[in-house]
Amino acid sequence: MSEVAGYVQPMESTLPSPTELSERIRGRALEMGFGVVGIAPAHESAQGDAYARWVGEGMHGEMGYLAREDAVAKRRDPAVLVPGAKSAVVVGLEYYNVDADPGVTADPSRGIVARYARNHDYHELMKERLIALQEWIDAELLPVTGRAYVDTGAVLERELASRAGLGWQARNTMLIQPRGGSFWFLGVVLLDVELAYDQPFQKDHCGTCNACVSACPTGALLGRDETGAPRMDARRCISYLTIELKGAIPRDLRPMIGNRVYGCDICQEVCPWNRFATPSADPAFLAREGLDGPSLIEWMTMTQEEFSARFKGSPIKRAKRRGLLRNVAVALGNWGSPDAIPVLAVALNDEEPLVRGHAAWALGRTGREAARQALAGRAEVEADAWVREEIAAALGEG
Ligand code: B12
Ligand code: SF4
Ligand code: SF4
Repeated sequence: MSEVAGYVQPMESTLPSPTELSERIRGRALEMGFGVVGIAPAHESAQGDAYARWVGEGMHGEMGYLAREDAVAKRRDPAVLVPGAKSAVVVGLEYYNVDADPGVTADPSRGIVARYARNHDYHELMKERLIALQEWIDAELLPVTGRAYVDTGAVLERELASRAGLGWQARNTMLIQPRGGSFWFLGVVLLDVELAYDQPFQKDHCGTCNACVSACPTGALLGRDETGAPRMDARRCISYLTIELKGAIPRDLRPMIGNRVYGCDICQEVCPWNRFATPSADPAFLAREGLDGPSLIEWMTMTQEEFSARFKGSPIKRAKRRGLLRNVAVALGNWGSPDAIPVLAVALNDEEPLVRGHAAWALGRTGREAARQALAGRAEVEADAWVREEIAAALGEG
């Protein structure tokens, strides 16, 4: 400050301008390996009512954390989640990987794992990078408080991403980038400072296409509502049924799951915008050995120790052994081959009722005498009421 004859001249601010801040944050995020970065004001959601309607209709199924009153309020307004939040830095990280053997989809003896789950858990990897980004902003640019979110926070990530100009919310509900498709993870850092903002993405590039809705095997995609919001009944989505649902998969939906044993990519694979998807250069997202088209018979015999070793650091551990083997049993039932009977007969004696019940269903689908004998034998000793019901149904008595 300079003082001349009693006049105190205010010192020029040394803080970078919002435009400079945004550019430096964008540059740093790109350097850290994120593929795209957009910056949006963290004001109230324009889509809070659509979200509240969705949970009000029960479309979230058993994902109770989505419907809690406080969680809905936080999604409506990021400032409820992070007091003082003014800006959202939204990043995308591409994870697309090509099938080593494209024949797997048509081979019912092998399972399909969703592309995002073929290697490292993206949650940890992205969260670490986003926290490092926030720390860098705080150390290098200006003091900030805020918080990083990847998937699990009470944040409407896709709305923020489209507000930050990254793409549009498509009919399959995914955030699609016009130059990169939809095989991108999203992450958000909410910050308590004003930044310069990108233009929101306005256009809906789905046009008259309906390929995803037609291809969804379970009818989970319901198209757009009268406001233009894409709607999905998560209770029918294979991703929900094979990952989030902890109990039995409804019997009427099992045949529609085919050989998808963990998650589902069908509505993305049929999307013309994924023609532009390029395989991720990040080794963290290359398929681990054995995760690209695993043998269902081999997976059905997996012990707890094998499960823990094989899925260390993988998103698949979320399903736990019993959830994964439930899914594998369903896929074996959909295969319906007599070759599956021996492993299913062993699974009928598994310590987990969830595995026994789905193995019973799968045995019933093979329609063979050996399967009937295994089922009848287990019926004599089975104590769990639900598994007994499944055995009876598989024997045609339920
Ligand atoms: C719950 C959840 C699921 C559920 C429900 C999915 C769904 N479509 O709602 C299940 C388990 C089924 C699921 C599956 C998958 N998921 Co998920 N999931 C989430 C999670 C945690 C919340 C999504 C949510 O709130 N859904 C409720 C609906 C109502 O909200 P929404 O999808 O954001 O929809 C908005 C529109 O309806 C919109 N809207 C309202 N009015 C209007 C009006 C107009 C004109 C428009 C355009 C839009 C609009 O507003 C809503 C709220 O903002 C997000 C992470 C997050 N925190 O956001 C990841 C997330 C959406 N999932 C992701 C992924 C990768 C998947 C799978 C591909 C995994 C897999 N391979 O199995 C599948 C894809 C299935 C699909 N087609 O969606 C990514 C998607 C990335 C992307 N590019 O879009 C996310 C963002 C996680 C991440 N951080 O990367 N998921
Ligand atoms: S992920 Fe699969 S089941 Fe879910 S909406 Fe898309 S196509 Fe349908
Ligand atoms: S398949 Fe067609 S309708 Fe579905 S998301 Fe892609 S462009 Fe949109």
